[in-house]
Amino acid sequence: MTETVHPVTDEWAKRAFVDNARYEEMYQRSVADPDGFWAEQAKSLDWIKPFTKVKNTSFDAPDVSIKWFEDGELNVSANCTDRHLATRGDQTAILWEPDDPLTEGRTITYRELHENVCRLANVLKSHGVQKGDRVTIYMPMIPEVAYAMLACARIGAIHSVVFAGFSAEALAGRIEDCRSGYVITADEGRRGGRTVPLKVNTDEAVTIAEAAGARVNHVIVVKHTGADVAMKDGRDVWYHEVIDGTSADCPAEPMNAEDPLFILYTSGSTGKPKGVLHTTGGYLLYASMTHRMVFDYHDGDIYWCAADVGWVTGHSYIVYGPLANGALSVMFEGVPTWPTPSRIWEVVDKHKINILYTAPTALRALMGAGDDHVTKTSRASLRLLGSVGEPINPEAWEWYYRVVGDSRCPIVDTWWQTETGGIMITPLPGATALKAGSATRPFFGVKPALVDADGKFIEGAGSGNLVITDSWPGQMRSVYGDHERFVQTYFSAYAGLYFTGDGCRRDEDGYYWITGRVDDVINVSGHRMGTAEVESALVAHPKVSEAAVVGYPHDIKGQGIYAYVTLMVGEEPSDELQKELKQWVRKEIGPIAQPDLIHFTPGLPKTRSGKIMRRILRKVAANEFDTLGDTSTLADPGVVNDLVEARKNNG
Ligand code: 6R9
Repeated sequence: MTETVHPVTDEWAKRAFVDNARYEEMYQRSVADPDGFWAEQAKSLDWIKPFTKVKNTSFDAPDVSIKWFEDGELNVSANCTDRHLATRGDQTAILWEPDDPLTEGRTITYRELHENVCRLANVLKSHGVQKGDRVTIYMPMIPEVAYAMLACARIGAIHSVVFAGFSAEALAGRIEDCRSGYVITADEGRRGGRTVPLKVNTDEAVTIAEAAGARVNHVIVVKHTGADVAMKDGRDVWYHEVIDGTSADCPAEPMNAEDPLFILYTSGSTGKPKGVLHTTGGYLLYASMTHRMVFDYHDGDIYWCAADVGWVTGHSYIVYGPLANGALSVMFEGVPTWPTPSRIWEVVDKHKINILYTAPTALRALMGAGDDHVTKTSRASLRLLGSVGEPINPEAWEWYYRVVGDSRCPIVDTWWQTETGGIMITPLPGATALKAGSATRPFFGVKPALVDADGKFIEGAGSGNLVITDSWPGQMRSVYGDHERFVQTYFSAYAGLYFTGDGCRRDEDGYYWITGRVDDVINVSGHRMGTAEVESALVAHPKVSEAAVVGYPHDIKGQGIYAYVTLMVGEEPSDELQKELKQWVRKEIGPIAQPDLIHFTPGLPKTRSGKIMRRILRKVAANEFDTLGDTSTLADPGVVNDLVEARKNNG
């Protein structure tokens, strides 16, 4: 496909906070004088005690240390609620669109949000939650999830939101890892017309976590579907009962800018998810500033980020960024394809959405359903479109641009990670000419670079591994409870540089094109999945001897999960066993981790030192048999032929 460039329109250059001249000027300043630049930007937040220091960071292992505004004090929940009361108390903060389009939605004003947050904060306190305690949030996409996050922030508790699609086992691991003494959940969740047994999963998770030495003191349960669920005396309480009669007066705790705000678990190259730790001041500044400038959010705009709060996108761009900016944030409980593939566009029309932020996997699924589902809706309110989570292929980009946006709306393809806290490489709608499939240029203060395998910088146009050479305020500070792992994971591949794990090309115009992960992380429907995690789930099955998991190209999901499985001696491959193993992984981790293909094989290609050659497994899974590369170091080269034959027969 030839590269088309979509220039910035005059209208956008005029309307936007940042046009191209301003981008150049601000970007230069942000990297030449980070202290001055960020001190000025930080005025957008309400500080309880002003900071005198701005940036104090080092990427040098083993003493990696990242501090921003380290002597300042503020409270995130006060920034997201209290300070808006005088000017926009009656404005909608959260507009909730339920799963079922035939049921009633809800609107929550900033005043109501503030009240609900304060009440829940008082409830948490009365149940013994103190500053620094960890609170696990396992909730559907309902306004109460935002109350819960902000209530934690209000009293200085650290929240750990676990995606409601994760299994009881996965939830247990996350409760246990951060020794979380409290869980906030709901009776059930709803998604695409089905219910998710959140309380049942929570009960099971608490049992598993407590068997491993954790202790859960209290579980707060929101009544959402009204399902009949068991409540354990002395431990479980109903949200509506404890909120009732609780005071809405709860002063916000003054927090140091570097006090932890939240932990969010994410998959890495090893089997165990990492607790990515974000702190207070730098995170909120970065989330709110990127939200304002990337989406060019002006007062009165109707903004919808269609992610789930269980992921970082939901944290930064449904809750913290928009609410800090006093925005109207739409929260959607459902899925894009239910009840019909028109749902997203119907919601756009219903609420007159101006800014829509979604993921390529959703777009590809909707694209496959046919243009009629889109074109029968108006979408006239749309002004700006966003994409996040994985590389967007040029075909999907052009479809989004042409069919969804009627060739009228710029697309911001935003590259970032759980670890980065906010958007890092992205167009700005009033400043950046767009190229389909490119995340374009760095945001303010972000210094990307490309390195080759030896860590040598690649100058000008070229491809390499994407690193960031200096700190930005939204950067993660540590892996919870394991700073060494933080240093090891991100700062040891290339001395003095933050390694993203992504491959990338830079073109002649200095535009960045992310090509995907270069480590053992795969991106399934925009969700990060460590192959090692799926492997350890598989080998935990009594009939499995060995497993190797790789990603392979998948039309809708971007990458699918391909599992090579070797069975225990005496076990025979069968369709039933295939189904059983898929089900097993669902239960161990969650539906998103379920392998798409299971390839039973008597052996895996290994080096003489016993290392599985994943490079070859990836090629075979991708049907790229002609480019298998060097197989001479294999202990038994014959294994590869068998795999290739089996793959061909699998279709
Ligand atoms: C925000 C989020 C991070 C990984 C990241 C990269 C991929 C995200 C992307 C993108 C190409 C984009 N990724 N956005 N790749 N273009 N616009 O998704 O965080 O779940 O931690 O995933 O997702 O591979 O390294 P997270």
